[in-house]
Amino acid sequence: MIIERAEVIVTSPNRNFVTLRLQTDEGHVGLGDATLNGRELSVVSYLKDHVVPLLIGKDAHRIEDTWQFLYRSAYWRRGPVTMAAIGAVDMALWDIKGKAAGMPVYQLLGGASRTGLMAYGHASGVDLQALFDSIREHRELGYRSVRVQTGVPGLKAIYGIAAQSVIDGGLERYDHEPARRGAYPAEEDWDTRSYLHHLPTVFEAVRSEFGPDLPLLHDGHHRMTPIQAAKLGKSLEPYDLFWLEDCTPAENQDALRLVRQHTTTPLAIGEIFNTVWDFQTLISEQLIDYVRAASTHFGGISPLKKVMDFAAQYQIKSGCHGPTDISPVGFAAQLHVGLAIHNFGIQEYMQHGERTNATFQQSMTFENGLLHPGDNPGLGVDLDVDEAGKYPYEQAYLPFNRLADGTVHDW
Ligand code: GCO
Ligand code: MG
Repeated sequence: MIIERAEVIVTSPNRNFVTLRLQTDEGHVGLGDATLNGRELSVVSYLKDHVVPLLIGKDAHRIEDTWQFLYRSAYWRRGPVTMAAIGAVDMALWDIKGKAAGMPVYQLLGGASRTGLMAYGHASGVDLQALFDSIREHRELGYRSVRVQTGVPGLKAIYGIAAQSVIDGGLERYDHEPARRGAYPAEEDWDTRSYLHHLPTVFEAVRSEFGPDLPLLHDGHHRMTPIQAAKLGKSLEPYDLFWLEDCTPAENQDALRLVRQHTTTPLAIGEIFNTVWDFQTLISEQLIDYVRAASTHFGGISPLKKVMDFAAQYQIKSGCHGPTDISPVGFAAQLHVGLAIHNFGIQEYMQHGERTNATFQQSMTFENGLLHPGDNPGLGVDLDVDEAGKYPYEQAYLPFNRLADGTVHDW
């Protein structure tokens, strides 16, 4: 089965998505997500200029060989642009293999290890009242676990918090679709001391309102030093978090040793990692509890399955990155992996907007708090090319942070 055509499709139904579409001589079509939020067009160029010419005429069945060829032949390894491009090829080839076999991808990965994947949603609010409303709203949507983010007194705008404005009759949900867009990154503010004082009071209030059973998560968004992260983990222990995410910028994997020595709050890391090497120390020394890799930025389904199998040897579980900037194709890819592996932990699930769902038709379901990729052959996602063509690329930047004295900080 030979790859005959390869196209890179950019569409912005509610936010920008980059999709690789491969077609074989037997008529099978495979889709891969290559979306890199805020830097989308660099992956488009990587694919169009350097990868697509290498794919035509290749045997579509040789997934592992194609991955190794793209990774090693470039000489320049890793990085989000490279790995998103390779990831899209890998996903598209798994999609094609599934269609050729007449099976959903999870069957090719070993079959289902569970009936569905527990999902967490993003509950947030500038204050406790708004946060409680958001938690209730998520529970009504069927979520059985929620991420909790709130405003901090004295800070005007913090990433990860829904604004107070009302849109379409409901609270505007941060970074849900339509995504906030701008020709320059929006400036937000930050103060770690205020945050460290405030956050435990928020979790205390949430626990007393919603009880001990609801799994609660929190994202520190790389903002703390190791000792600050250790302090936060310790101060949150009474509230029994499911996880504390990205407590430090984990490029320095060794820093997590210090955090780990001080707290039993479970740790999740890795949404911005691109290869298993970024996790090597974290996994082999059991410095984290959940691997946050996403199919899209981690080189596709093949390496995602491998890193989860590596983590499984250390009782570390999956917690794949699932915000709306992972397209329905990338999202489906990680649902298939999550259903198949033994060490599934939880799946982040921010819901896409209507226009995105009309552009990408999905067999995925979300029932009783559990996600399932569906049983259509392949990944279970179809791209309506005419619909996609209606929404051209729009420049969009993620925000950034400054401290009170003007210093740029992690956001
Ligand atoms: C998460 C994230 C996202 C990222 C976003 C960047 O945990 O879901 O931190 O909100 O910031 O995906 O593109
Ligand atoms: Mg995160």
